[in-house]
Amino acid sequence: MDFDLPKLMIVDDEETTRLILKNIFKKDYQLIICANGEDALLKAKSERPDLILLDIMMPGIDGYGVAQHLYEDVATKNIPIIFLTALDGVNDEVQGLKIGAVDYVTKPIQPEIVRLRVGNHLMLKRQASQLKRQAEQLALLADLDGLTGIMNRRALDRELQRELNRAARAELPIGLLMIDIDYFKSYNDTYGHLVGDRCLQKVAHCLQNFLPRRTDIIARYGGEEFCCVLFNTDFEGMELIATRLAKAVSDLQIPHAGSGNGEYLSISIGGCSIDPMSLTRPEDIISCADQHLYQAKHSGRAKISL
Ligand code: GH3
Ligand code: MG
Ligand code: MG
Ligand code: MG
Repeated sequence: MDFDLPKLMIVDDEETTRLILKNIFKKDYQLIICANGEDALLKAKSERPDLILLDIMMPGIDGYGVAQHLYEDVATKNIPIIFLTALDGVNDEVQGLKIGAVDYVTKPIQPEIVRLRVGNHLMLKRQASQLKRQAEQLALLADLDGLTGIMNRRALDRELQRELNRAARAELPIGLLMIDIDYFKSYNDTYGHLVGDRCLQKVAHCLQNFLPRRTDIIARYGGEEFCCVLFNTDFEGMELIATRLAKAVSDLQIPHAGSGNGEYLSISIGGCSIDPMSLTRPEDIISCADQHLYQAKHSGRAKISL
């Protein structure tokens, strides 16, 4: 059996119909063939077909009943159903479509029509899932900074609020660091903006790779400023991370003639630690870290103030 072919389930109590349908579809589909509704319900759940061709009049549970059960089950509710039936009354068709079937085809079977309808619905389904994937990819991209590929300010605002809520619920501490590259204007003036851009990328990746935990957040806050959120981290933990981040960046040994030490690029860090019981708003914790960053700058740069 070719496992790349779409899976089509055929449900009909008449053997002749099953045979006709099998001959129409066997070349282009993996077929799951059922002779009654009960078997169809079991196999739909275990085999997850891409589409079901469903007879209505069957002994035991009829096609309407099968469809209803499938739509009520999260495991099968997204499988499109096409009714294929001898019931050609308007009311029957209305009922079938109301239940949620994507199509309603009447017997006697016109092979070409049935083949095309099945093909068209599967194409629509493929297009819909492609659109969904693209939307998910776009949503991911919308959270990233274009230059460095790390989280952007917009996503940070959202995630910080989420982390603060989580910390308050779980009564866990949070640390936030504002990180700013020292004398970066002079870096651009000396080496040019393109080299400046590459430098920002290097620093961003260094900060990101360095953070030990999956729950830690590093974002580009703007220009040459980064923000780091440390979940479940107390003051001492935050101090340790800040010291290590500053060292990691200076260990990059990015030449910077116009820096304070006249040698390598450095960063300044301002931090703010909140305990779980203080209900701090995102803007308060950021402004607290900002004030510390200002102090770090004014005490000579390449410094940490917490
Ligand atoms: P300080 O030590 O006080 O932080 O001084 P500074 O020069 O780093 O700070 P200032 O705020 O005066 O300058 C920030 C510079 O960062 C100015 C701007 O040209 C540069 N910058 C901001 N965004 C980018 C960017 O995307 N690419 C490049 N190449 N430079 C940027
Ligand atoms: Mg029947
Ligand atoms: Mg700055
Ligand atoms: Mg700066």
